[in-house]
Amino acid sequence: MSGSVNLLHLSQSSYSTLLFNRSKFYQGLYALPTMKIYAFCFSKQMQTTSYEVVNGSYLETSHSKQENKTKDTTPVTSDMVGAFQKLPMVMPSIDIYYSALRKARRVSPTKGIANAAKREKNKGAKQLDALMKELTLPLKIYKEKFPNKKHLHPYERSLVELTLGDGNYEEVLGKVDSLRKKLVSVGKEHASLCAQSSTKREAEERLAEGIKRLEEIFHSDGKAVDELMQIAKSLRAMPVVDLEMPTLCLVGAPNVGKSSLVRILSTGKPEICNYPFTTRGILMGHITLSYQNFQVTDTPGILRRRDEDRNNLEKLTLAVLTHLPTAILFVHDLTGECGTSPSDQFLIYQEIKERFSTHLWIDVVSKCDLLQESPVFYVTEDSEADHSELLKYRKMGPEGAIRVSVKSQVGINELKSRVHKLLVSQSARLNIQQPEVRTTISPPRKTFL
Ligand SMILES: Nc1nc2c(ncn2[C@@H]2O[C@H](COP(=O)(O)OP(=O)(O)O)[C@@H](O)[C@H]2O)c(=O)[nH]1
Ligand SMILES: [Mg+2]
Repeated sequence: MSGSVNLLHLSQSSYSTLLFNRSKFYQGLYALPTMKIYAFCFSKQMQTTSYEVVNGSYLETSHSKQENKTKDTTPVTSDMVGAFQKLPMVMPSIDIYYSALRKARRVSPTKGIANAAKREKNKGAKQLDALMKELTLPLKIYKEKFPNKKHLHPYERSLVELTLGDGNYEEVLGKVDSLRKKLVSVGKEHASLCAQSSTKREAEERLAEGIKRLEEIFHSDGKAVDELMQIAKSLRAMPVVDLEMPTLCLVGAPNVGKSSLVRILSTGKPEICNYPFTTRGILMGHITLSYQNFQVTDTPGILRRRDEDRNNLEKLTLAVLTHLPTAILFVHDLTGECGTSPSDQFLIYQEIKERFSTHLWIDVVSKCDLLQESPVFYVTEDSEADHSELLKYRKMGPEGAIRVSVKSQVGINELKSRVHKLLVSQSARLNIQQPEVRTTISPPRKTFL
């Protein structure tokens, strides 16, 4: 799948060419996962630095005083999606370090200090203070701008868990914040020590020691920043969903013909949405009817098994159905071609139907060009054990199911007309007025249903 990101297997790149002359730092830090080089932008706040080393004594700045006052004002749980698109760009840790060091080195002593020792200790304390601030400011921004997982829309929360694994997002954010706190404390301590030096030489040594110590900390713990950068990239790549747009979600076992139907129901060419944890993309199509836009989306197949055994693809299907307002088009393949026996499909169907009983629903029996007179039995199935409901299912699918074939086009017009009605009902349910201009994954396309 193109565009996929695996946090553990990051691809190699020419990044190392940038790291020329940074060997010491590089060797330790970039024994970490190698990574692609990403464009990054940095907000203006990155440049702001205030110094308050007055007459050689180190004072806490207003910025660090404010730090403790920052309160989390995010609402408890968001009813909006789109949080991933607002994540800040994260700089590679090595760039943060060298940019901070460069800026700190440029800091000069306060004007008018005639005594050489006093001038040196003033310069040293200011440079250490600047280094600490330049290192911690981006980390502080990340802490503020990466939302707390529990404040995310439940759908996006599921995606965080599916993409990164349970607890990883919070863990990495926690590590970045611990790094920030450590740098603040060590930076202050060394700036203060430097400010108390009694000779020029001592001040020079304390400055060098302070820089070395901050570098060591960044060197050992900075990988959390690089992990955060990968997390942001991975989440940002997630398809954007529109909660207000009526959506038809195709559900069923693997290979039953869902993607083929999405293609046939979509206006224009459906695009492939790459969720970072899927090996195959998921088709997302659009339908425009009477100036109203609808989405039709494929889901990865569901198998007959317990929830705890489900893979991420199945969990994604369940997350879509649980958290997004969708109508369901359930696809049944009774031909024996798809690899899931009709009796297993029946059980999956019953489970999903029970779980999502309030969803608007259409049943489709697919590939009817291949259907024979007598129902198909898998060798693993016990035909004797069939109860009347299952026997009926094997022949016709659930009651009211439409028989269709993408190959012979049988039933396709009836399906389109049923889908049309269903989406209109879904729209009424969502009780929305279609705005004139709407931001969607892709622009509306011509009507065809
Ligand atoms: N004969 C026949 N084959 C079909 C039909 N619809 C889909 N297929 C085939 O069934 C296989 C699985 O289809 P696909 O749409 O990828 O299923 P999905 O995994 O549920 O998305 C593919 O080889 C399709 O060409 C149909 O109406 N008739
Ligand atoms: Mg498919």
